[in-house]
Amino acid sequence: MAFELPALPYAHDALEPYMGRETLELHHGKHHNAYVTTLNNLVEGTEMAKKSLDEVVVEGFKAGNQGLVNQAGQHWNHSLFWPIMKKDAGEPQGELRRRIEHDFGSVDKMKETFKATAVGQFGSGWGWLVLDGDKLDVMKTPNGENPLMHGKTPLMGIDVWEHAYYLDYRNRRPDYVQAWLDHLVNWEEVEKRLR
Ligand code: MN3
Repeated sequence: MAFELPALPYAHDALEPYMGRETLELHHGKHHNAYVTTLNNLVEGTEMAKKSLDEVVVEGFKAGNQGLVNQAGQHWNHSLFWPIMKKDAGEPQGELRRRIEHDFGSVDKMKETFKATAVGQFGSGWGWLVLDGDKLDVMKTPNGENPLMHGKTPLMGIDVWEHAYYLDYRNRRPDYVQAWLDHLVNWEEVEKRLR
């Protein structure tokens, strides 16, 4: 079965003013959709067409297949990105909070490290909160790469390609990352991924 664009789990204006309607319409409807279409064209008639997206991501990376790294990676990354956003969903709670406080010292300290990492990604890419063994950590990846390719489990990730923020924040990536951490993370959904 071909890969499919997942539906956005909220209305296009649900994240305003932190992420505007036009950004979501273009980002989900055009950018993510194009990754899915190109991925399907790439795997058509190959062994990869029968595999799960996780398998295509990891095996494409291991094989040094840059086309699969880009397209399968971006399909995977955006499929994580939409559901882990929700406007003003508070702060991390429960087990997620305990783990953050244990591994970073505090939620603020984690946000600070995450922000510096995401802002520090040179050019297009992603900033991540990951599970590395049994420890939480922060990392960045270029373009369509993701932590699965590096043996880590992504819990949340922010898209820092310019198409993710330019309409709302122009060139101010630090403002976008800060607003995302303070207003757009669906911490309950992130905690689900931890379990
Ligand atoms: Mn994107």
